Amino acid sequence: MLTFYYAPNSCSTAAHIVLEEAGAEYEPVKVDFTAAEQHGPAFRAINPRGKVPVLRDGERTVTENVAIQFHLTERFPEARLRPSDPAGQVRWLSTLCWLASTVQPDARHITRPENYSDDPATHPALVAKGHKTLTRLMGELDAMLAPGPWILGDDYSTADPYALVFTGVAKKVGIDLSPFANIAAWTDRCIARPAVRKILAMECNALLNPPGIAPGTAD
Ligand SMILES: N[C@@H](CCC(=O)N[C@@H](CS)C(=O)NCC(=O)O)C(=O)O
Repeated sequence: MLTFYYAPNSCSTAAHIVLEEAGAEYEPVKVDFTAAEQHGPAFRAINPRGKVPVLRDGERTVTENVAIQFHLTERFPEARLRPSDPAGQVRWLSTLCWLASTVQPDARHITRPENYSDDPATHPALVAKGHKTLTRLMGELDAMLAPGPWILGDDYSTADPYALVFTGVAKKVGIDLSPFANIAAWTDRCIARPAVRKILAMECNALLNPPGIAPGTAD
């Protein structure tokens, strides 16, 4: 049995979508950030880092988005959520690592400037720099999507929902995405997928923005 710990509209949304795409049977467990549950003893016993996503697979506990995506693509190979050839797998991993180690920390300068400086006077500058950097990274993503239809080309992979998370953050923090036509078309393609739509709707994600439903928190 799989158990998935997530917080709506955080980076865990990527793995949440991957679980649905894989057709996995899993129990979703919401970690309530508004109640700081991620710092409580019950969740710290599961992940001492106090972060989502976490996947429990039997006795195994998998943390970190990239590792969870790797684990799920190994566990559900029939879902074909990563390339099967070695060169494609290297491109897939390279894209996941870029999202985890560059895009997410840069976006976080906007959503969590307090993670980077204890001096509140510096936060507006960190947020402004984050906006500039995330706009540039959206341009990089737009160029990667030019051949299309998916990030890696012909085939959808876990890199698509993972990148979609940060497109959602960019939209939520008010970055103008209108210059990025490839991102717009790809976002529509992603949202047309039942698994993506189901999880974005369940998490009230800003990318869907249905009238009457407030977007959740981004991180
Ligand atoms: N490198 C980790 C980052 C995980 C992470 O930062 N998770 C955030 C949500 S996006 C979190 O749990 N934050 C809670 C907190 O810092 O209090 C990964 O890729 O899984």
